[in-house]
Amino acid sequence: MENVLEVIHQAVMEGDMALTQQKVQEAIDAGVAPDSILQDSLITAMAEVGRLFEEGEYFVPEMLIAARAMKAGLALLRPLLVAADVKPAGKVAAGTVKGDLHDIGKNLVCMMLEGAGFEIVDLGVDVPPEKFIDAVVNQGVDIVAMSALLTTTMPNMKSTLEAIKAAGVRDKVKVMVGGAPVTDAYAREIGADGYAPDASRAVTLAKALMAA
Ligand code: B1M
Repeated sequence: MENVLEVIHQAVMEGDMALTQQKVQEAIDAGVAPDSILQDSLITAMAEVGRLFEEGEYFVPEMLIAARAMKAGLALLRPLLVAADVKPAGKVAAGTVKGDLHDIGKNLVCMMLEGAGFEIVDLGVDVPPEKFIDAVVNQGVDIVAMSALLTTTMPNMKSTLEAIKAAGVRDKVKVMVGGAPVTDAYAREIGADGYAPDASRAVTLAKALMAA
């Protein structure tokens, strides 16, 4: 069965959605533990995709099609993982801040996090502070992940953080930020817990925040 996991790993890396689904189903039917299929093929593949992206060998399109293949495999596994009570690496509420409709980068971050074993609450775009707060209070998320692509909407990261503080739940959640105009210095200035420049490093950051 080691071989089928290797085939899934390769299929995800090549963005072959049909083969990924077929082989994940084959592994399930052969009795491979769902957690092993997740950890030893889907997650390893997405980690490798992240590494290749950081090294400049993969670009956004390759990452997107790999993530799509991973999601197709994960869709087959998800009910089995829930039934087996496999705990996610952490729960993340992700959204593009109020006034901002750009979601391609945010979706990529969500897909990479999902590929690393995180549970995602995707709040969408144009997300007001109250929706982030609601996810912290009522959905028990570990991390709030905010994206902004416009210099005019970046300040809404600050106001969302202030609203989270005012709601008295800042200590319940880690906050990470990213998006083309966002910088590490800005993240520190507004009191976020971390900044990632791309989807691959968003995974590294989320793991570090969970470990902290
Ligand atoms: Co808009 N847009 N746009 N746009 N758009 C930009 C961002 C812009 C730089 C174009 C330009 O002028 N050169 C400019 C912003 C200028 C500025 O503020 N400095 C701009 C503008 C001005 C606008 C409008 C105001 C245009 C207008 O109407 N006059 C308008 C605003 C609408 C609104 O949001 N209210 C607008 C609209 C749009 C479209 C709707 C047409 C479309 C969005 C479609 C969609 O997202 N569904 C669009 C697009 C596509 C772009 C560009 C061309 C591409 C953005 C993108 O998807 N990049 C963009 C120019 C550009 O970047 N070349 C532009 C690919 C994506 C994978 O990268 O989103 O950076 P990115 O995400 C990366 C990282 O940033 C990081 O990881 C991702 C993957 O590695 N990352 C995170 C992102 N979020 C993260 C969160 C994290 C961690 C990492 O942790 C939480």
